[in-house]
Amino acid sequence: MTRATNAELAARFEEFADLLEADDVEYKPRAYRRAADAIKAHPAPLADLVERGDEAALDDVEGVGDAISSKIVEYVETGEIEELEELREELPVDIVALTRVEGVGPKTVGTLYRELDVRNLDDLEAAAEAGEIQDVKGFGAKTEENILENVEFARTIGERQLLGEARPLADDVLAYLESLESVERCAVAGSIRRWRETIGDVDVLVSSDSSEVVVEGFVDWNSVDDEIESGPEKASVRVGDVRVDLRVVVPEEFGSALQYFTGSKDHNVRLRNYAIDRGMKLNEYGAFDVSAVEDPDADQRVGDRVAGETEEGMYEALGLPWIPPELREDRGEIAAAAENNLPDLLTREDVRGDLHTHTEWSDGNNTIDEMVAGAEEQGYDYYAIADHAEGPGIVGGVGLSDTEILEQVEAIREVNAASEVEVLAGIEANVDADGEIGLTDAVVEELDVIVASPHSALDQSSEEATERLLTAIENPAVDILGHPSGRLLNQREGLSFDAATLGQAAAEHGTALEVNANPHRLDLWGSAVQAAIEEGATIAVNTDAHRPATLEFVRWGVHTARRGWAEPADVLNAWDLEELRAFLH
Ligand code: DGT
Ligand code: CA
Ligand code: CA
Ligand code: ZN
Repeated sequence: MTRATNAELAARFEEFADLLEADDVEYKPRAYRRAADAIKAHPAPLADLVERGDEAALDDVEGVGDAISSKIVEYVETGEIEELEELREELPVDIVALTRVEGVGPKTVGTLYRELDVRNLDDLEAAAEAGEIQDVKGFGAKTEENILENVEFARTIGERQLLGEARPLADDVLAYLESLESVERCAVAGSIRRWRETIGDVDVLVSSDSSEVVVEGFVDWNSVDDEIESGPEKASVRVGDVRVDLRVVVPEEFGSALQYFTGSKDHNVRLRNYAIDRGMKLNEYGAFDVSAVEDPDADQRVGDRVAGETEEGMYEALGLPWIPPELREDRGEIAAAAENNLPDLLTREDVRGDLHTHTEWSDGNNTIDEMVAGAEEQGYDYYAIADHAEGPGIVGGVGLSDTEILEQVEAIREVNAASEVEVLAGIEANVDADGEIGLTDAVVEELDVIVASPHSALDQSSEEATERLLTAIENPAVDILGHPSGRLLNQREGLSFDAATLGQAAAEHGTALEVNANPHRLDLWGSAVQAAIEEGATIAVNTDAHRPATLEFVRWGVHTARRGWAEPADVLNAWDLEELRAFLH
């Protein structure tokens, strides 16, 4: 039976909220959206509570009241929410796809459905091309133009899962497979092993001498919602909104299959050519010495088999050290390996603190004390509170005024006096459209850490965006440029820029560039981090946590930094406190 994940539950409530809003219902959408956020942030699967019959515990989840918890139970038990189904019939629009178009919200979807019978992206594009939208009351030529510009991006996004949602599922799959007797070894492969920020599907690989038993056990897993296909050596299933592909291979080919199915395709192509140049043939079945073979393409398994059981052996057969999966994107990793010059990548253990986190002083959920307790649990040496300053992009009342910042600095100093971890007083300032950050000198002087992030005007041209971000980087008060692009995965493209240009300025002016570890952001991302580091820039891996549980996001940030070839020396918050202080403004 369906065992809904929290991500899946949250997606239903988000859709519910959107449809209600499109239907001009008041208040309820907000409650449903709050519930969706609470469900997403909840550390354990809510479906477990339902299955245990512990519905009282459901009501205790903040943001989940009676009305919502009964819908959660209904969904977990039946796979549907009847009220939502009715609403879908009443408003037959693909609201998830339509609201992915930047500038198109639920209300717009409702209006365009009623006025123009727009139900999906094709309808929307056709209506915009025909110039019908600008004639609808409340819309104009500018809106229509925006829709035309953004509809294509909306088409390309959305089918991919966030790493932060798919990876926990992949860990569950592995734990389940490991419990099967017929499984000798198992591992994830594909983009999820490379820790890409979004995932098309989850690939899992098993070595076993009885593949049919493994396939049977896999499709029987109680989290499986649908069997998509299955054969003697492979199967695909759907778990919630995620597709999971399993392949079973014999032990002597596990390493070669793991290497092959980890990809990326570009990495594999380059590695295969590297092998050919050395008289070797490489494929999912092994590494073969074909220097004495007349036709290496005659068969998949030809010549002398030199590797296949382990992945290390596959690289070793080519005279290369093992290459960490995060690097396998064909961005120079094979050349670096050949020169024995691979980076010594950052690990979670190297991270000594978090320099961008929030409290209830702005839009966080917890007190300074509670967040600091969370930081101590992470084993950090230092920890910065960086709540929002008021300014462009921050909802009125949420950001701190100068007076409030100074009050908070005092509160932080008090907490610091009593805590094990060194608590730094920071702020998250707003980089306005021109790159200014709007903090007075008096405030700057009192603060230890200044993160400056773009929160508004995220549709600038790349020239404007680059100028803007360079201005912020060059500002001597700014220590860290927070989530530089402002992108939201699957939702918003954010600013575009040349990361090497930013990296060069960042190196010159002693400003760090953030890898924001929130799984909806992962901003900067691998290739941008790599380009910035090549220019000598320092990066900072921060969670932007709004509650203690999300300090765990550091995991996504570390792997994203690794995709950018980051070594501990490149990462500000892998330095000790003294080195950190010397770097700060
Ligand atoms: P995804 O699922 O879209 O996030 O990305 P991947 O990289 O997981 O791609 P997927 O699931 O289609 O295939 C898994 C791996 O299998 C891929 O990274 C490399 C390997 N692979 C699949 N098809 C090909 C192919 O046609 N040529 C080569 N060289 N490798 C392939
Ligand atoms: Ca995949
Ligand atoms: Ca796949
Ligand atoms: Zn923040």
